[in-house]
Amino acid sequence: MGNLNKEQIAKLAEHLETAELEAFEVTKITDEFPEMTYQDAFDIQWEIRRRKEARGTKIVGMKMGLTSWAKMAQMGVEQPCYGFLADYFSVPEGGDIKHDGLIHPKIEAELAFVTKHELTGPGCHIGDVLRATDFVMPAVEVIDSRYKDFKFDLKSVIADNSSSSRFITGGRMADVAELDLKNLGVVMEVNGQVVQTGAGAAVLGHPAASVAMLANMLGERGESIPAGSFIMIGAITAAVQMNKGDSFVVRYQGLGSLSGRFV
Ligand code: 0L1
Ligand code: MG
Repeated sequence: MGNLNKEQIAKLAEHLETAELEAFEVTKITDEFPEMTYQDAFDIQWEIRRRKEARGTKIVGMKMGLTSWAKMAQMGVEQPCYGFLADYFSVPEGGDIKHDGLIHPKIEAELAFVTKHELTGPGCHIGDVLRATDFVMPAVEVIDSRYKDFKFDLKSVIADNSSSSRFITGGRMADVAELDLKNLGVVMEVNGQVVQTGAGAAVLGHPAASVAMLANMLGERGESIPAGSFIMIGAITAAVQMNKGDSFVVRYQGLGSLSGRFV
């Protein structure tokens, strides 16, 4: 059930998208609209997506967010969320990320699944995801909540496309059968110092569980994950704030590394 009308949804989508495109902070939208529901929040996110597509932007993937206990505790929320990835979010491996075009970026070590069969919910489970996966590859997400000081609640975050902003993917593609996804280790280094370490199981107990949850959440809106989708599973480690001039490398057990620099 939604409590906001079409005009309110459209206005809030414009407000949050403008903050994203022009890189300015806003206060969380539930302050002004405390009656907002989860359906309203997703309606705003989908309206931002529609606005971008109407301007010719391509949607190149989906992301799950807040999928680890570390992230949920860090941000004070109790369940995961999803967002979409637009074509201009993609940064080449080893590339420069313009800090001035963002508000207060943080990086997260993630993995991406690329599917070869459609996944539909409800009832999608890890086994379905593993069977439908073409390959898995390293991914780093740059999140940049439009909310001042990353202070928000889950509904406000969902409306803000789950803080999506940039992502890098690359390294080695691998078949799920050759990986121990639960124990797959990642090491994040910033300016040559190890700042975070983690293993795949940090994400909902198994990385594939995150993709299954996405299929089930999309199922609630009559949507699915089509074959050929690129899906980021959420952070394996806590997010790390990046300043202008910072460089990072994330090393993935058996899958190579991803690097980048904020300029
Ligand atoms: O990708 C994520 O896990 C982040 C989702 C939104 C919450 C945040 O901005 O930290
Ligand atoms: Mg993320």
